[in-house]
Amino acid sequence: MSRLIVISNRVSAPKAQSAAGAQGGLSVALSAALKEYRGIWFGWSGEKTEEFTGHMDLHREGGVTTATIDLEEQDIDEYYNGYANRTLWPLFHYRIDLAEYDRSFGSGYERVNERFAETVAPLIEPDDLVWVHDYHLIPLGQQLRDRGLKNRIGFFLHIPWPPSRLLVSLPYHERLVRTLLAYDVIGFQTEEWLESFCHYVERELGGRVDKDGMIHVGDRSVYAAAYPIGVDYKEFGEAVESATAREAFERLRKSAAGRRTIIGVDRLDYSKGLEERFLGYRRFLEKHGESRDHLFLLQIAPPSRGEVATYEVIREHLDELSGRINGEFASVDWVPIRYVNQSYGRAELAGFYRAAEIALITPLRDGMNLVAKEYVAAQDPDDPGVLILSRFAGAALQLKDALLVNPYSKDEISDAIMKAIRMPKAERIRRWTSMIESVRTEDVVAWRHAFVSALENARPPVRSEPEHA
Ligand code: ADQ
Repeated sequence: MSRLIVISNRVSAPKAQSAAGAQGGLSVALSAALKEYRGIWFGWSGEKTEEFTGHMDLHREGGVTTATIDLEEQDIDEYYNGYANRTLWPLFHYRIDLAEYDRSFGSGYERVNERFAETVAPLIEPDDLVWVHDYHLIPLGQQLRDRGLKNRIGFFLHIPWPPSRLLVSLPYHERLVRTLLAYDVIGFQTEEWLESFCHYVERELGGRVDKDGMIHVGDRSVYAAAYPIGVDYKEFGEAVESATAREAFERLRKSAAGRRTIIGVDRLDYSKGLEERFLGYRRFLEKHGESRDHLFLLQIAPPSRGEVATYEVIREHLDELSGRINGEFASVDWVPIRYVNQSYGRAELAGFYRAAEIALITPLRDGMNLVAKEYVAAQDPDDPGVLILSRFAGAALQLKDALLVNPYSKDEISDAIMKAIRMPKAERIRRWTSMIESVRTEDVVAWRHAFVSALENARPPVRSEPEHA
C-alpha cells in the first residue's frame, strides 16, 4: 500500500493545537482520516520563529506521524493573516466587499508555498500519494512538480469555490487557478462548487470539461469531482455515550430549567452568519411574546483569527448585539441569549448537542459545515431534536430534511424556530431518520476512501528511476 502524505496549513499536533485555539473542522476531519494510514501529516506548527530554517519537529502519536515547521512573522502576516485570510477566505465566501488585495500578501503566499515545498519534498518517496488541503496551499502542487516530483498529487478545497464573476476580481486569478492543473485530482465539497470551477475553466482558461469529470486545458488533464466531507460517525457515537457527554447533557438540561435550548456552535467568523442569526432570533422574540421565555439561544462561538481586523469588528458587533437583545428582553430569571466565547471538548459538545431541542446553524456561505452533521449524529433516536440549517451551507445538499432557511431573512429564521417548537414527534423522527442515514454512510471515512481511491486510480505511479536500467 502506498503511504499517504497529507499537507495542510495547520497540523493537529500537540504543539500546534495549543497555539491554534479553537480546532477547526479541517483538523478534526484529518485526525480521523489519518488514524488508519501509514504516512505523514506535514504543515505549520502555528508557532513563530526569528528566521525560517526549514527545521521540522517530528511527533508520533496514536499511529500518526506529524512534521511541523515554524514560520517567520512576515510569513504569518503576509501568507496566513494576509493572502489566505484577508484575500482568499472572504472572496471564496462571496464577500468581495471584505477581500483585501495587497501585493505583499501575494508574494508572501508564494514564498510560504515554496518553503513548504522545499521542506516537505525530501520526505516524499516515489510511491507516496500526496494529498494537499485547502486554500492556503493552492500552488503547492505546482511547486512540488517544479522540484521534480512525479507522484500522484491531489488537492481538496474545504471552502466554497466562488462564481467566476466574483473570482475574476482577484488580481492574477488566472495565474493562481492554473497552478491547480498540476494536480491529478481536485476535490470540492459539493457539486455546486465543482460547477463554478468548471465554469471558470471553460470561460477563463478556454478548457474543456468532459462528462466523466476530466478537465483538459492545453496539454494538461485533471480529474475534478465532489467529495462531501462528513463527521467521524463511530468516534462521535462513542463521544455521545461517554460519561463526559452525559454530565454535559445533565448540566445543560438542569440549567435550562424546563426551557428548550436552541444551540449554535461556530468559530467566530462573519461567514457563519451570527449577526443575522441573532437578528432572526430577535424577530422571533418580538413576534412571539407568549412563547418567548420558554426557550433560549445558547451560542457557542470561540474567537478565531484574532489578528485580522474584520474578526475584531465582528466580535465587537456580536458583543453589542447580544447585550442589546438581552437588555431588551431579559427578565429577572431568564436571558434570551447565552453567548459563550469558549471552546469545548468533543464529548462535552456532544452532550450539549443532545440536550438541545433545536439547532440553529445559519452560515451565509459554508463549504460544508460539520456542526450540522454533528448535531444530527448526537440526537436520541427516540426523541430527536430539530435542525434548522442555512440553504447556503454545503451540508444542505445532503441534509434535505432539515428546516432549510435563507440566513439573510429574519422572518424565515423566526418562522423556522416556531415550526421547530411545534413539530410533532413523529415528524421529528421522520426527518432525523433520513438525515442520520446520510451522516452515517457519508462520513469522514467514506470521504477519505473516495478521495484516496480517486487519487490512486488517477494514473499509474511514475517511478523516478526505471527498475531495469
Ligand atoms: P470550519 O469553518 O471550521 O471548517 P465546521 O465544518 O463547522 O467549520 O467545523 C467546525 C468544527 O470545529 C466542528 O467539528 C466543531 O465541532 C468544532 N467546533 C466549533 N466550535 C467549537 C467549540 N466552541 N468548541 C469545540 N469545538 C468547536 C472548514 C469549512 C467547513 C468545512 C470544514 C471541513 O469552513 O465548511 O465543513 O472545514 O471540511
